Amino acid sequence: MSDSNAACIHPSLCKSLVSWACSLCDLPGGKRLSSVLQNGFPQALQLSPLRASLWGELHEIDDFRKATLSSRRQFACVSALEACALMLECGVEAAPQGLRLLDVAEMVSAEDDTRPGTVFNDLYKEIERAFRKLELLLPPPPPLPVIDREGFIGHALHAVNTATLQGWSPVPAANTPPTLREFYSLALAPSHPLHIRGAISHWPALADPSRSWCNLSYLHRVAGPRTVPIEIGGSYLTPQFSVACVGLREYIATYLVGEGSQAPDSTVSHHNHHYLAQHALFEAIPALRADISIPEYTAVSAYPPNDQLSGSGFTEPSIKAWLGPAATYTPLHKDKPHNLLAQVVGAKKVRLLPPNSQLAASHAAQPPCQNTCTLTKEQLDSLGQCSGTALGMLFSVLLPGDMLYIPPGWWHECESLSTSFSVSFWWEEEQQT
Ligand SMILES: O=C(O)CCC(=O)C(=O)O
Repeated sequence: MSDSNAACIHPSLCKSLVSWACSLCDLPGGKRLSSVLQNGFPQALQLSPLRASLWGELHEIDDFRKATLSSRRQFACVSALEACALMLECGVEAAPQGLRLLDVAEMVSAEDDTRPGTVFNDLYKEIERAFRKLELLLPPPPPLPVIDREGFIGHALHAVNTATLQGWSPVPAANTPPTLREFYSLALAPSHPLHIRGAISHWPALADPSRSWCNLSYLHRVAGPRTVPIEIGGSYLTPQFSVACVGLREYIATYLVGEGSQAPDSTVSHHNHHYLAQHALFEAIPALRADISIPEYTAVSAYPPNDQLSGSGFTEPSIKAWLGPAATYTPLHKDKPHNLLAQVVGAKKVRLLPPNSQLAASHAAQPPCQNTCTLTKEQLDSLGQCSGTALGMLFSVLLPGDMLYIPPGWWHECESLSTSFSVSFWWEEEQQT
């Protein structure tokens, strides 16, 4: 390895990784980890078969993110060790593989509070630095299309099959963003959905042409080297559902530009979708996080003390990305937190039912998925046509710049009408004493 190709991994980082690994050796199955640690810092060649075998164990269920904590912890740690070993052994050329290993480890262990976050982040920084060094040596990628806003949205709106909205009433809409006080009285206090037009038009992701998320070359450049979880199959309730780890570049090329971006014009299209859904993308990619901002409405407490509208009674919002081609679909379900769903690229149709909906409750899936309703899109279409108004069915079509407030407990179903990129902000009130 020449000096210019050397990767800079600080020895203290290797030490911290080994002590993290040692702390996991007593977990069920941890003997395999202790055996690779016997001779000090292990080599990538020793770690790769162990990682593969732990990966196999995680995939004994459809969604690896729900596997046991102990196997997820060990997998994350072995992957981080392997990424570090590869960088030490191969230099900057190993950076793409190192990033991939860390991204997958991050997805698998995201909810694990015991993961030593700083070790993980420091390793990310070292590998990303090496990656950028490597990129300078490579030819620039060919330009990708810019999603043309006007024509594109017109096309998407054309795709709203109005028959699917017969009987559904529009969610009340504010044509300009309400003040915090108005938001409180129109939406938060009555716990009613509100469609806010133009609420996020000022975000750099929409307003700054050099950072526009419509520009696939921009997304490719900023986020392309990263690996993300892609949900395959229409609903997590179906046996066909699975989650794959895919490079964002590959996902953009196949599903946003290539063949996969053409939604088949059939009622079953959503059963075969590939959706980057509900992913904490912005924690992994600070450049994308800088293109958005947390809406002020998330700071309005539902229990305003002494008539003060903003206060401390709320949690930091959890920010999730939803990116996919036309026809990506999220089945009717309800969540506990407040939600602001912001539409950055393309159009999305959202249909809602109130929390007390007998219809949705009587079709709730079996535990642990009881917050999801088994009614299909087609069943909801025909129920709307027969008795939508009586059942309190509401809908919104979100366009770029719009945001939809979905109060806790409201059932909601989402369908992308075009290539779509949305961001959700979930937040909860802190318990009142
Ligand atoms: O956009 C989607 O597909 C689903 C969004 C959603 O369900 C949510 O934000 O809770």
